[in-house]
Amino acid sequence: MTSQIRPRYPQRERGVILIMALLIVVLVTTVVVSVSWRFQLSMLRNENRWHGAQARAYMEGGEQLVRKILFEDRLETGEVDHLGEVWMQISGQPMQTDEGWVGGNIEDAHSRFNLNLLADKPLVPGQNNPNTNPNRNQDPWELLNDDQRRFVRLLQTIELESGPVQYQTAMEIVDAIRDWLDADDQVSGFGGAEADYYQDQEPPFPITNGPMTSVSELSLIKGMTPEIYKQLVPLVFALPEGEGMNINTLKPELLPMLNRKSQTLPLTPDEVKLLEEERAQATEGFKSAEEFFSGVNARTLLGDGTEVETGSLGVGSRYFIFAAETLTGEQVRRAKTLLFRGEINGINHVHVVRRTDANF
Ligand SMILES: [Ca+2]
Ligand SMILES: [Ca+2]
Repeated sequence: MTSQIRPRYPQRERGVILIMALLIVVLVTTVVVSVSWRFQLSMLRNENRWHGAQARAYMEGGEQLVRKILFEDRLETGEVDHLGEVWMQISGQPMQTDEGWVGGNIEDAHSRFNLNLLADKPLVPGQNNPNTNPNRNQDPWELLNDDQRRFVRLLQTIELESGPVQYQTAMEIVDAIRDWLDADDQVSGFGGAEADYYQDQEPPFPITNGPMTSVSELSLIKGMTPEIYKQLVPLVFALPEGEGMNINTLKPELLPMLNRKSQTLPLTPDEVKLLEEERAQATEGFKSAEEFFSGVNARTLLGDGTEVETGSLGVGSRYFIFAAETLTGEQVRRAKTLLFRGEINGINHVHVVRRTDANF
């Protein structure tokens, strides 16, 4: 007699057990994957945090070194700053580190146009201020000061898709900047704009009516387009009022704005070349702005007597931009520091004014 062995579980129950077993496998796998993913994420975060801290340490180290070099420079070479100095030579030379490299660029902030020089008020007490001249019958050009005229010329060097910025547009932008900086609500010239204009914008925003603290304010000003702004950003800076430009370090792109008082147009590329040649001959930098203006080419191009515009040009620098870069791990990190060098309570030193990873 044959006896049939009956299975322990009926067919249906076996199916359920199989599904449960599969579910357990799926569940365990999910838990394992999730734990492993969290572990990896946490590792990545820690690694990132560690590299971030390491990068910060390198960049702060670089900043300390730059402060020291700028301090020594003042002791050794005095008040004159030029592009042949040590701070300029070490610029852009990266150093090896255990995790990659660290380097950066040192730039003289006085090599750019200080936007706060466009204010109407006399910046130096006693300085002649053409803006307050009571004779309003004068040409708008004559009512501007040295720096405002320079900026009108500079704007005309900007090439847009439709051609260079026109004189009238440049004048209007300068009017609007004057209003942005002045404390009053009186609209300047033909292109000026005060609070009313900015309140009507979408979205509305308040006018500063005081010195700019960042170049980004320029992008908000009436008449400024993204195309013009983009080209101006590397050439301008917002330094405190009264901080002029250094003729020894002035960016070549700014040279065309130096012209005779009566000239509304920028210098031509050929004329700029003549100034560049004269500047290159002064290998130790000009010892004074007068020395620059008395050069043969400069005198021929820029005139003398009442025609020459000497305002806000000097040969020494107080503010520097250190743009640090470091490679740690797989990422290049960047940060910028604005440094001030000068006397505080009779003692010379270099200190950090601001740090940013965007534009100042
Ligand atoms: Ca105003
Ligand atoms: Ca005004």
